[in-house]
Amino acid sequence: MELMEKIADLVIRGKVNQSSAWPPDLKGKDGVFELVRDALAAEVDPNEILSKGLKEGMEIIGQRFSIGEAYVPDLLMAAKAMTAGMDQLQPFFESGAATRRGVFVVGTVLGDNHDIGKNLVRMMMEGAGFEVIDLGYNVAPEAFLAAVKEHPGCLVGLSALLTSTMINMKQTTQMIKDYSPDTLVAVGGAPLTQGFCDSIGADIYAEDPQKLIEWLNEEKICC
Ligand code: B12
Repeated sequence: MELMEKIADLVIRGKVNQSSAWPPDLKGKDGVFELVRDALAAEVDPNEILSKGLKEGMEIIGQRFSIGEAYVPDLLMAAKAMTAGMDQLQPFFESGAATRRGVFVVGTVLGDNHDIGKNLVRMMMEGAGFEVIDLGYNVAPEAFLAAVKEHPGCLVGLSALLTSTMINMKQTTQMIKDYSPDTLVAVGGAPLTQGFCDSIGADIYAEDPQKLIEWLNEEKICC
């Protein structure tokens, strides 16, 4: 197996590093941390490590999650493994030797403290190559707007789990669109529908992060 393929496979399996106990059949074996370290030592292009190793692995686990063949813990372990590689690429992003796909601003809207789904979206978008600005939960529309002003050209992701406060997505979307009509706003969360997304003027509703990534790929946004 090629090194990049091995990295992707270890991301899928959630193998962080040599000392991590998960998955049991890979106990004591190298994880994503060691393979990315070795790839960098062998002067493999960091962009290749990102696109053919880490991103590829996250994409495959995301697809499995989307069709119900992988579950939240699988995504969490994959994201942890991906992060062990991504942390080592950080200096290359900072120096410009490796590039991100774009900036994704994400948060759970005002009045809503649920952040498990939002965190999964954050991790998947990191794995898809985006720099993610995570505003956390219970985020006021003004805070989203401030982040959009600070990161021109960013995409925005709004999460909501409560029917009582999901309407705060409307004000947030309107504020963003009034300031910058071209800024794309994606919305998600268990109670949402495509109809709600359309009614508040957001650009895309995705029922899970993989669907958002697939849409961005199809529309060739930030590719
Ligand atoms: C965990 C949980 C909590 C935890 C939250 C912990 C945390 N850090 O998030 C705690 C205990 C704190 C909590 C509190 C409350 N909760 Co609660 N909670 C849940 C629970 C059990 C699971 C939610 C969850 O994490 N799901 C798993 C994640 C992975 O799924 P997800 O969020 O939908 O995200 C996925 C997709 O929707 C999508 N997605 C999500 N966001 C986005 C964004 C974008 C851009 C995209 C593309 C995709 C996307 O991607 C994710 C992965 O596929 C649900 C019930 C249930 N079974 O769903 C109730 C539930 C959401 N809670 C509910 C309620 C009522 C409350 C409380 C008001 C209870 C109370 N009386 O205090 C408070 C709210 C406090 C507040 N202001 O927010 C209700 C909401 C009902 C409604 N119709 O509004 C639910 C449905 C329970 C119920 N059946 O009554 N809750």
